[in-house]
Amino acid sequence: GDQSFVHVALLPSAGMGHLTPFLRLAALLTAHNVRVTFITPIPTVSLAESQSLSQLSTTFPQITQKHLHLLPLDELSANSEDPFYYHFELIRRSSHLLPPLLSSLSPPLSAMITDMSFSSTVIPITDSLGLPNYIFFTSSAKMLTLYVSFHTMLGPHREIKDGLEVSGLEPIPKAWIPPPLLKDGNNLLKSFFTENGKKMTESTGILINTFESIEHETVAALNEGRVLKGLPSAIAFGPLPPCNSETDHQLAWLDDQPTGSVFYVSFGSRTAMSREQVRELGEGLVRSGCRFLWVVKDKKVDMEDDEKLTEVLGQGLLERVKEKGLAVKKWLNQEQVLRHPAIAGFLSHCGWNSLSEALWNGVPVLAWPQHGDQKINADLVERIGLGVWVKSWGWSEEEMVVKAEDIAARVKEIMGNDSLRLQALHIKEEARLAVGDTGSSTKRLTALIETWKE
Ligand code: BUP
Repeated sequence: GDQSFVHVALLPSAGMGHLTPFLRLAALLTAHNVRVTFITPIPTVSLAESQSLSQLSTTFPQITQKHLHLLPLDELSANSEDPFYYHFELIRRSSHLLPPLLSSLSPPLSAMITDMSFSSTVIPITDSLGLPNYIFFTSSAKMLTLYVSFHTMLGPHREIKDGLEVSGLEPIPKAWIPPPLLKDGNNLLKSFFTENGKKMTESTGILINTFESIEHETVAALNEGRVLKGLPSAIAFGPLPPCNSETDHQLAWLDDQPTGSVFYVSFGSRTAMSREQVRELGEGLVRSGCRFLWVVKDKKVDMEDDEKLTEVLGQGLLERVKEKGLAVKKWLNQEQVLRHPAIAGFLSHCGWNSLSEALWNGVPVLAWPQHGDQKINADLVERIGLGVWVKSWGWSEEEMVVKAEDIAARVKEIMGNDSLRLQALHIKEEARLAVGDTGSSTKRLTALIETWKE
């Protein structure tokens, strides 16, 4: 068939952790001559999201953007729970706008690719339109095993007794399960998990931003029905290459630092640490004696994040930070940071995109998971040899404070560890092979596109 007839619609979810991989997927499909319609729920939660979307239209004018206009909900407040989960709910309740939008697209769609947080909402819609629906799972395959199994793990009071055991896989201990899922009764995250995880069996396929050499066994277990019976195929087609071409001019400081000398610190777009922990971390970075680039964040949503660095760190600490480091309280192009030759280590919350950017660039990771899927991902970091996870450092919910000396010692350890650096470079090679012309991920993706032509 003619390639130009393959047309897919993409529906991302709220937050940069969900939007970024969808943007990369849109770019990749476009490079494979697939026509892409990008459905954009607006308004977005963060400024970073709206900026990335406007950059998409500049860089890829051939990708059509369609807005899904969200209406605020009276009975649910954005402040009552996580603003991002609230937004998931808004998108869910606006789903009646989807059928007319999808059927108006021309040429007609071959398939729809939906974020995992909307499988239960969108699958009935695409079913009624006779459209194949692929769910894009934006975290690790290991996390997917929990996602699809979660509904089977709940007791009569919707409580969880144990971790997850899958034959042939390392178990997921209860302590690594996202804390809101362990609470009795209901909360937004828990009902999203239950409903959407359950519905995954009805999707046409599950796309995962991972690759064979790091998660082979997990992908095999998913595809052999050992995790949950009746799942469609799990397609490991990652890691998605970065697609962002703009240069971040805020990174001039990095250009002046020696090769392999700078430690980068960021906890993603949605973690806000306590002021006390932020300062202890700053002390630790200073005491490590290393150069460092530190993205400071003390609010969940960037639009609220306007407190000055001096207020957050205090004048004294800020002065000492400046001796060898750079602290910023704004959005940096992280992929570009990690690609920079000056960078040699990364203290990360282990959001899946951050990890995929770290391994794409061969940067060793000091893992400090804060919530959600991050402990499960941190375990993977250790298993594949990309980095070190200090398991005693708690979730951000636990409000324990990790001390400066402890942080300083770990930073020094990571920055001076040659075997870790070599292993990280090895993973980088494998990542690039997987998405190269003859790589396992490329094969899967081209085979998938072929099925859309039928
Ligand atoms: Br902060 C920050 N610049 O300053 P994750 C983040 N990012 O480019 P999250 C920047 O946002 P979830 C910044 O490179 C990554 O692509 C970063 O995604 C980028 O974590 C993305 O790492 C963040 O998956 O989301 O945002 O906490 O909780 O969904 O994992």
